[in-house]
Amino acid sequence: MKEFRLYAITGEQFHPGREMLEVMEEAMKGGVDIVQLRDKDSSPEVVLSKAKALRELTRKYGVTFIVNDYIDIALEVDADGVHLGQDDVSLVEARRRVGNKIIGISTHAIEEALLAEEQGADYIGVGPVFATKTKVDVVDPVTVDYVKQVTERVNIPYVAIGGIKLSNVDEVIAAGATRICAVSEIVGSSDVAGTCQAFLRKLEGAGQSHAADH
Ligand code: TZP
Ligand code: MG
Repeated sequence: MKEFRLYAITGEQFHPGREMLEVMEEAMKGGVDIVQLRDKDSSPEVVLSKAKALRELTRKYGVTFIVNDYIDIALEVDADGVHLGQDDVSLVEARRRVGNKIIGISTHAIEEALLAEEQGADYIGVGPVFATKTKVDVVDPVTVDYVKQVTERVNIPYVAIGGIKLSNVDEVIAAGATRICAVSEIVGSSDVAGTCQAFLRKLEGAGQSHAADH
């Protein structure tokens, strides 16, 4: 998959009164490399219509587009890939269905990360690093210790996620992360593009101090 640093996920509850497409377009103007449609509340028909619109917009900006949970919808709108959790369809079955599209897998422990790598995930999510209210069925924070473990032991790209803010991202970068994902901090911001740019500035040079430790 294309190299990436900043990954934004939709979270419509964080921008009441603003359109999802408008907020995500601002994030793309601010420099996000990947956008994920994550909608646990709407009907599949509504998710499909949002996916079509977001596919069009991400294409215009040259941004990678991932659909959470719905493999059929990802295929129907020609998304670049899907993101799946530990309780979704297996990675082996997902690979059979999406061919060479991107598959991202959420992981919360090193065993899950190593298994996802072995089974051919294109990237993994590592989190929730910090406490978050964005995900309802969320597991306890994995802390930056898990980020460190993944940095040392996993060779596919990983993205740190969960409670990441401009105010704490330095700790995540210090643990070795070079790619981060945020929902509320980005889409709930009064300056979405500015927040993305600020994250990207913090990510510049990420990985270098860690590499120097080895
Ligand atoms: N997966 C692990 S934590 C999380 C997801 C989707 C939610 C992250 O949201 P926020 O608002 O950046 O804490
Ligand atoms: Mg899922």
